[in-house]
Amino acid sequence: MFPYGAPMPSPFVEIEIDTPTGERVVKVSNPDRTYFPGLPEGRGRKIDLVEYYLAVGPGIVRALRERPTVLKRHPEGSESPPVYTKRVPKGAPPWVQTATVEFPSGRSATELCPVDVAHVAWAVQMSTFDFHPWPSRRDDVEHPDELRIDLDPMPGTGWADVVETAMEVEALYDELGLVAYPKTSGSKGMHVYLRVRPEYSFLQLRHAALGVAREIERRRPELATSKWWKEERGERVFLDFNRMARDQTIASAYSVRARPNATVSAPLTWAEVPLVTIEDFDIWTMRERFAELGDVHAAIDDVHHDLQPLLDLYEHSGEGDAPYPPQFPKMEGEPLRSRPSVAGPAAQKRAEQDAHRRALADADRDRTPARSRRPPRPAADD
Ligand SMILES: [Mn+2]
Repeated sequence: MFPYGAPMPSPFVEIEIDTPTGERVVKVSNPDRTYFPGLPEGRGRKIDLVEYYLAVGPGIVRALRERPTVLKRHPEGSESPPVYTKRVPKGAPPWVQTATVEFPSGRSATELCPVDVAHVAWAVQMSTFDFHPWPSRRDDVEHPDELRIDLDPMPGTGWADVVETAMEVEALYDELGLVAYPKTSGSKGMHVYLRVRPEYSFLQLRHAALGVAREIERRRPELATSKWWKEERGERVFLDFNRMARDQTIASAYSVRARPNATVSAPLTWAEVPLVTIEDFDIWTMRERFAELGDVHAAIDDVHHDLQPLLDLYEHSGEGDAPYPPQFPKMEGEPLRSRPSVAGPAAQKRAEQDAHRRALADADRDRTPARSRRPPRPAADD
C-alpha cells in the first residue's frame, strides 16, 4: 500500500468538540508522540495532553477567554527548549479566533484569542504546553482586568516561604475588601490574581503590583522582597512586579509546565494554600480534582474591584517606579536602571548613555522592516 520510496502517512486522530458556536473537528497528528519522557509509558503522550485540557475545559477557557494569548510550545517534548509563538500561523482553521496587539515599536501581532476549548485543543496540536494570556481582553486590550502578583522563591527559600508570603498578600487584600484567587505556578512559585475593573492603564496595574510588593516587604522584611536587583533580594520571596509590565505574561491557570512530572498551574482556595505542594497537581491528578470539584476559581469573574486602594499603597510608598527588565527601552518614570553596587557618577553617566542609545535604537527600529526583528520573549521562570 505504501511502496518503497513513498512517504508514510503520519498517524492522526480527529476529535469532535462541541462549542457554543457549533461542532469543531481538531485533527491531532502523531497522538502517541511522547511529550513527557519522565512519566510512565503511555502517560505523557501528546494525546494525553489534549485529553487533559478537554477534561478541564471550562477551567482553561475561563483563564483564557477573549485574551490575546502567547503559546509556549515544546515541539520536541518537555526536555527541549520552548518556542514562544505570538503569531497565529497561516493555515489555521477558519474558526480560530484572533486578537491583534501592538508593541511599543509600532509593530503588531495577531495572536490566538481562545473563546472555547476547541481553540485550546488546536493549540495543543501545535505542541503548546502552557498558555500565556494577556491580562486584558480583546475588546479593550489596553485596559487589563487581571492584576497578577507573582511570587518567586529566591535561592535559600522554599515552598513554605512562598505559602507564607501568599497568605500575607491574602491578609492585605482581605483588609482592603479585595477578593483574590491563588494558584500554584506549576513550577516553583505561586500567583495571586485579582479581577479589577477594566478602566486602568498597564502602568497603573504595574504601580498597583509595586504597591503590594512594597507593602508586603514592609510588613515582613525577613520574608519578602520587592527589590529588582538580585544582589538586594537576599534569601527572600521576590514579588515580581515586572510581570505587570505591558507585554509580559505568565502561565495561566491549568497550564501544563515543561517539568518531568507534567505539573500544572493549579487554582486553589485560600484554605488549601497551606496544605498543598506544587507536585500535588499534574495532568492526571488535576483531571480527577476537576471532575470532583470543578473549577475552584469559577467565581473569579463575578466581582471586578476598584484598583484605588492598591494605587494608594504605591503612592504612600513614596518610592516612585522601579527598573524594567533588560529588553525594555528606558520607560516613562523609570529610575536609573543600574545595580546599586555599581551606582555612582560614572554609572549614572553610563546609564544615561545606554538610555540614549536605546532611544536611538528604538527610533531606528521603527523604520526597520517588521520581519527582521524578533518580539521580546516572556521570561522563562514564572
Ligand atoms: Mn513566578
